[in-house]
Amino acid sequence: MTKVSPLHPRAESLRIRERLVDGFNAGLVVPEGLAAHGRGEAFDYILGEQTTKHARRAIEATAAMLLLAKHPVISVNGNVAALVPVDVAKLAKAINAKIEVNLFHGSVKREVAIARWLRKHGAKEVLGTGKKFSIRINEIHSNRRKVDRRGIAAADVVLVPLEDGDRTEALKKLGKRVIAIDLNPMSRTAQAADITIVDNIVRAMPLLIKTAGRLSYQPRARLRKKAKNFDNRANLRATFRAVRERLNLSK
Ligand code: PTJ
Repeated sequence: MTKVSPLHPRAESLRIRERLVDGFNAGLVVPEGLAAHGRGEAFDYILGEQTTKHARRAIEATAAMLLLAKHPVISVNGNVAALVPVDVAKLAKAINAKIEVNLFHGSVKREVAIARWLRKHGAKEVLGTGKKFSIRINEIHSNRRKVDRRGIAAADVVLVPLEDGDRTEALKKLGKRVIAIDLNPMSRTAQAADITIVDNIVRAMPLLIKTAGRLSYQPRARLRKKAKNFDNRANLRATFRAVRERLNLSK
């Protein structure tokens, strides 16, 4: 690992990159994951590398929806495991959710490595490895169709960070609520999800954990109102407006 000087003007961004590269070298992340991160970085740069008020609103609604869920599941891929393993474990604990490894580029070896890595960082139980509990969701047209019957298959709410396309639509067709974390507000996932947090996962997850902790003391009726009143389309439109304003300012 290259040592990043704290004095470097882009130290934080470089440190996040290093986490991905370390994850790649450890067999958690696929090469495509490095490219996906680059796309995320570009959007983050445009967003000013900060959590917008629209992302905060989405995080608030997410915490409410996850706390209300009967069977919430956090879906984890290689990039998510490399970037925020401790936060995944903490969030699962805060909202009493299952953690499931679900990969686009399927590999049993990587499933096992990711599950081990998550356990090493505090996760109690990690689903999605091996064949014993695995079933197929026909509506999904990628390796992601392989899900755990104790996890995503039975979930009412699924958190899908850094998603890649048709799965959100398929999960919605199956009657599940889907929450995305995606820096690209134009992605199909961002557009199809019930709630989209347009933010870098490294900033969104700690905020989500904190918000879930705070909201866990609120009455369920108030949480229901928060989740119900959230309008994802309107929030995405507001995000686009914020991006446009930033681009105009940089002229
Ligand atoms: O580990 P696997 O096999 O499941 O594969 C994981 C990747 C990420 C390679 C796979 O899901 C993929 O190809 O994803 P995409 O289609 O590149 O989409 C990833 C989305 O995540 C893009 O819209 C990126 O802008 C976004 N993204 C990338 N890094 C971040 C991010 N969003 C939030 N935080 C990030 N750090």
